[in-house]
Amino acid sequence: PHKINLKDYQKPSFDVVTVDLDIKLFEAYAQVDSTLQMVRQAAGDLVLFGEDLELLAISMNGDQLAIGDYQQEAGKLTIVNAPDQVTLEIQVRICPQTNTALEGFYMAGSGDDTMFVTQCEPEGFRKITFYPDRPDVLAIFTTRLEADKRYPTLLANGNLVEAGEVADEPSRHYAIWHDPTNKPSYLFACVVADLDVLTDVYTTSEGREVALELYAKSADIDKCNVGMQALKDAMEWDEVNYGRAYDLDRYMIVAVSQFNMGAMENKGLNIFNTACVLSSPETTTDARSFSVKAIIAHEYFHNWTGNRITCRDWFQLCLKEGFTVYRDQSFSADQQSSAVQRIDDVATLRAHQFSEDAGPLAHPVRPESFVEINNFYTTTVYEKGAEIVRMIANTLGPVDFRKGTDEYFRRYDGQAVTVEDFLSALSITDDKIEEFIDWYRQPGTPVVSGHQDYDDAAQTLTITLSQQTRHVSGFEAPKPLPIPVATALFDKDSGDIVAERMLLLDQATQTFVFEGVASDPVVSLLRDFSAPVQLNYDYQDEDLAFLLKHETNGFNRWQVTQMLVNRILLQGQGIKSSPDIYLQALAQTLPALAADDAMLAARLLDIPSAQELASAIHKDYDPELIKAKRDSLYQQVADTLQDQWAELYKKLPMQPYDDSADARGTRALRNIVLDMALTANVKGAVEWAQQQYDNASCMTERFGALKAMVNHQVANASEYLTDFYTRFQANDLVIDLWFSVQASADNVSTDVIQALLEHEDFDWNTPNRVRSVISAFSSQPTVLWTQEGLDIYTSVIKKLDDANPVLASRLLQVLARWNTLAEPRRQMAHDKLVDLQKHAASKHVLESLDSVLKA
Ligand code: B3K
Ligand code: ZN
Repeated sequence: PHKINLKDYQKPSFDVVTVDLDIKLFEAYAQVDSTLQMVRQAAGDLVLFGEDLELLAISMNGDQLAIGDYQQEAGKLTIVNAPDQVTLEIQVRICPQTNTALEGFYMAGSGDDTMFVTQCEPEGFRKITFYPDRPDVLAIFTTRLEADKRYPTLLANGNLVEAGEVADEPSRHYAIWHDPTNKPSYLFACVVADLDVLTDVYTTSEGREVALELYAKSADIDKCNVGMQALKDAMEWDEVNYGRAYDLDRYMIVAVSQFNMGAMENKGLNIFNTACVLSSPETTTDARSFSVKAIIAHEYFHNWTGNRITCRDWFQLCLKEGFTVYRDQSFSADQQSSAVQRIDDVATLRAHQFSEDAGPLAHPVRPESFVEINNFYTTTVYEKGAEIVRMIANTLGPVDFRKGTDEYFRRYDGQAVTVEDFLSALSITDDKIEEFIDWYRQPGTPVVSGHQDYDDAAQTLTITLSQQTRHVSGFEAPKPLPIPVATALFDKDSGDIVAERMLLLDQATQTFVFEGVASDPVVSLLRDFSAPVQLNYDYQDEDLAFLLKHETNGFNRWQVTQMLVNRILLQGQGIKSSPDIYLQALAQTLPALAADDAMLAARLLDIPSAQELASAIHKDYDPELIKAKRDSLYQQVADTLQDQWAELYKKLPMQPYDDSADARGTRALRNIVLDMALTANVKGAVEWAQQQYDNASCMTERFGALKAMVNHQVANASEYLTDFYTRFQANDLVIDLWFSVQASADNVSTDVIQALLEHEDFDWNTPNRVRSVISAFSSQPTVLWTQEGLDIYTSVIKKLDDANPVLASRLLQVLARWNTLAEPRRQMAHDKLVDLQKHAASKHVLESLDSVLKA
């Protein structure tokens, strides 16, 4: 396998000034004619990339090139001794109809119901034509699309220049699009389809009238309003918060049912997974709908952070992703309680990123080498990348952070840049910011440990903190990172805050002294999760219970519940705790909080998932034992509070649907209370569930009830499953829910999984459907880590390895922590992975397997 290294970066020898594309779609193939105007900018060969292309003709400056005039090997076409000014004309044939990898130009759907879309990031454009397909080559694109009139919708980036019938071919038409902005090929997009459109207009702060268009199948167009509103909100938010307005006259979003990830920020023409753009109260849960808004905002924000300023090379992926995730998290925090937003973001980070950083796939936020860049669209690059930007923003404060981002946009607009460039712009008011570069270079999650010493006579409190990061093999020995630790001291008697400070831990060990402290306080650390680290502070359970009561920071109230739960469940891993203090603190807190902030109350009842707990275990992990402990704690919570559930459930009545944060909080808490009541066998709870299902005003209520009935195996759960299926049969995204609620059910058997995979609605070509079964069941470690579970899981990877390697490799990464299992599971998992290695062929899966097996 060919490894690519950051340190080998070289500027391209040729720049592309303009590209003219002519894409003609026929019944069984497409023909792509391109004309590239290129100018030399450095010594060296002219290199084009191309994969899965049938080269029909190529000419340079008017002369046909013959074999021998160029070399072709391993996805590259090289012309040596090219003159300084080059016009290349290239003709290729491609086959979108059989492209199951969902990269390049591909067909989605089947039978009479098909459409054609592109996915070019990171290296899909080379599957459309030969091109210097790298992010630091920016060009002006003009695209002509031609197809049968059966596909009335012909879209590409930029502005529509011309459209009409093809001469002498009355069944065919064409459209010509011109994008006036210079862009890398990964932002190219086109669509050939039969879609309806929802339109709107947004006038930017600069006075530009932008036509907003959201394209979807006619049956789905009624589910586009949430997305449209989110788009307008995001456009305004970026003007207010970053001074960034939109720069084209049109902004298009297209919904497609077969898509490898969430969405793609192509210039002026976003392409979205239907699951990430369609939303309606009847068919979409609140959680999903909220993430639709966040993803719409994320892709929109890329227009500045990613498109106008792009990445020099793919090692810099976090430059656009980390910053853009930070921006979408901030946007979302403005749409709901910021504590709940932070809780959800941190929960995701802990469950997935911490686990990645602790295992064999650990890599720096800016990786230094890769075989297949698709394998590096990871939670480390995205979410840890966002945490770094957040630490910088908090260190600078809002005014200086804004000065820094303004400077970044001013300096680098229109360029392809690096993480160093980003830091240099952000450090114009404070050069210490450049020190954050080590966060981008060093893998592993730092562990911050600490304790406090109180001196009664001197009235001082000394907090000692130290940091340690595991040494990941293949990297330099870790060094101390700058870690901002937001700290507050609470007076034990009054419960009031007596001091608040941001401590900057940037050495291995450091002490911080607080003067004038009248008595030994309870210290709250890492408020709002001020750094992506693990915290081991010398707490007593009583301190944590105290903080649950007195912390004013909603995020930290949740954080102490999680610390308590972890101390209880991970006993034997070093810490010992009994559940009493936790249960008592919950019982005292819940009633008032439920009335005050239902969403936060719902989060306080969180017990980390089995998966998340597993991520904290580094050796001899026994899935059955952890599940038993987790279930038993859940049962204890349910039993301890059993007298409260009925009252709480009554206080959270079902009301006509409303999308306010309060209404969403009520629904979230009601679903948890329902599940708790079923767990505690509260009298009547089964009827509550049935009534909630039957009288639901929206999907959150209906699905919450269904899920609870399925998980608790109530008597007629299967009738409700059938009803759900019949009711929503026509809606693929809801049927995905139907698959996933069964596949992720507590105690699901591998027979059920197998039956779901053989169901007539199961579809290997639709990643959403594959994930609705496979990702859902892998969330149950007791099922996944068995002979049968692993057989199913690895056979799915084998099956997808050839058809859709991006998806296959992503699914494989879930098995990364096999090495932490207790025997005999560990050996069994190892053997299955070795067996998979014998069958796998794609470089995507092979690279991931190689790392995973190195564990
Ligand atoms: N930039 C795309 C991700 C492309 C992933 C390719 N495997 C979506 C996003 O992060 O906004
Ligand atoms: Zn992104």
